[in-house]
Amino acid sequence: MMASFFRRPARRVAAGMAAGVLTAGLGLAGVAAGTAPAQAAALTPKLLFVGIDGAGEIARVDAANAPNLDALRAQGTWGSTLLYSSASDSDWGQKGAQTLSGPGWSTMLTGVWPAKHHVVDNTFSGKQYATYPSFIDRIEQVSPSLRTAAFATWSPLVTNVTAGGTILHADTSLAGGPDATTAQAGVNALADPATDVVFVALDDVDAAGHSYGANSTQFTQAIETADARLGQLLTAINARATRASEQWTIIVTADHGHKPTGGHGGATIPERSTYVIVAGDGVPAGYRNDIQLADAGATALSRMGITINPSWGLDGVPVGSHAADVFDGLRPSLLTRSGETGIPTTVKGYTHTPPAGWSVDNSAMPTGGMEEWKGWTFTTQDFWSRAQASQARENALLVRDVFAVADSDEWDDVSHGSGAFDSTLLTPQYPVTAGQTVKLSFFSDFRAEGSQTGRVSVRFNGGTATQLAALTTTSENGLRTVTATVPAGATNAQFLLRYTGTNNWYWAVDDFKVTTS
Ligand SMILES: [Ca+2]
Ligand SMILES: [Ca+2]
Ligand SMILES: [Ca+2]
Ligand SMILES: [Ca+2]
Ligand SMILES: [Zn+2]
Repeated sequence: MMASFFRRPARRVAAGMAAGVLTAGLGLAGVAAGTAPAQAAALTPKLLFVGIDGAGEIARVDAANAPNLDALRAQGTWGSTLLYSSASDSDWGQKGAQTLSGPGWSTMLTGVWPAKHHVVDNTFSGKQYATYPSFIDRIEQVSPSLRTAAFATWSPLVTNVTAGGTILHADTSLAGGPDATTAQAGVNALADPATDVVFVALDDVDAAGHSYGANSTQFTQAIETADARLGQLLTAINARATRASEQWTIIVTADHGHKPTGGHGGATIPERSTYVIVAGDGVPAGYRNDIQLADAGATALSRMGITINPSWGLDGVPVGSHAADVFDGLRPSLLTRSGETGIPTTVKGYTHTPPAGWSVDNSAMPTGGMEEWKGWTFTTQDFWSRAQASQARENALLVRDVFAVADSDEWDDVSHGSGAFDSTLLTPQYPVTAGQTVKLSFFSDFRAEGSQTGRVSVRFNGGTATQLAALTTTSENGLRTVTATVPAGATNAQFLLRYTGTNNWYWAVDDFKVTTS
């Protein structure tokens, strides 16, 4: 792909995408979105969405000669991320979803996790596509006059051959491949000026993974071939006579990765690995730590000018739109492992030092236990879920980037003094006025088994805490809110999250928001 692919100034930026600084290196003219002349014609949003089955481990892309994927990453917004895994926890979290194609494609296309779309394997049984349709089906529902096309070598994405697995109902579709045919169908659709959205699903990388493993030269070559096909699609976009009046978005992602020896479905990091790349006119360049697979579908809708209705219940957000929360700011201070032995020594991912204004009270903690998990810890999905696979930590997917976790299970793996894990996370003191209602909302993944409790309390001006909620079962995952009335004389409110438990399991929380009304 030519470096000048996104050659025009971006005159409009779709909802959800931050206006970026356009650099000369992209061949763009450097006109920021906000400075566009008022008379500039509105650009027509267009979308190319490419999924490369099984190619989710970005290190495999790095190892290949993949100039198009490299250029899109250099020019766009992207991030590596990890998937769910329920290999040994089919009864909890994400409905038992495995790192298979059915749940992977369903997540990226619908913008919700398996807990909502219910596709956990390649049978598609229990699918909830009527409630959580793919972005193409939503586009067709909201703007049926838009011309959509979907081409998939893996047939279940566009046909009924596998237990009614159809997720894509585009105006034009083709199933069955081979990849050369699938890609050529994409090129042909892009040659039609009337086409608005093209989805292409390639499958040869996954086939190479199953036959030879991700460590093989065949796997690397398959990535290079997929990259060349991506290049054909990008060339077709640039060749459009109407290109100058269009705002193009290119999204590239994958449904899962492959083990070094081949195969997927389990909980290892290579199998759980994927990435989302979003490049295009007006999309800033940069790596983000907060990107998740469900964001792909939400980004597709947003970039096509579709306003995301909160009633749709999307878990994903348009890439670039997630505001960093206070824990995300701890990333530069994250440490490598201390007591854990299964986490690679190069992976940074925990700290006990809270953000400014926050504190942790460990005065009730017994001595000893696993160093990383002594009391509330600030960690990442990458670090935390490596501590021990297949205990459903992989399924805590409502948290992003850095979050707080109280993990009495991992703590208990090293001998400690008598008594239970007992640690309290204290928020800052937020200014309030008597008579107001103060509300705390946060994402919460609470996994219970046996005797453990998560308590949310509030106290005013440092006084006695009042309990607002107590979590004891895993059924309470999701966005939690608690409210309290500010008493007479109070000028600040502080929330306390106290977790008590022993071996089994944990409480992960993130994205705290405090408001008054
Ligand atoms: Ca249509
Ligand atoms: Ca966070
Ligand atoms: Ca344990
Ligand atoms: Ca353990
Ligand atoms: Zn496969």
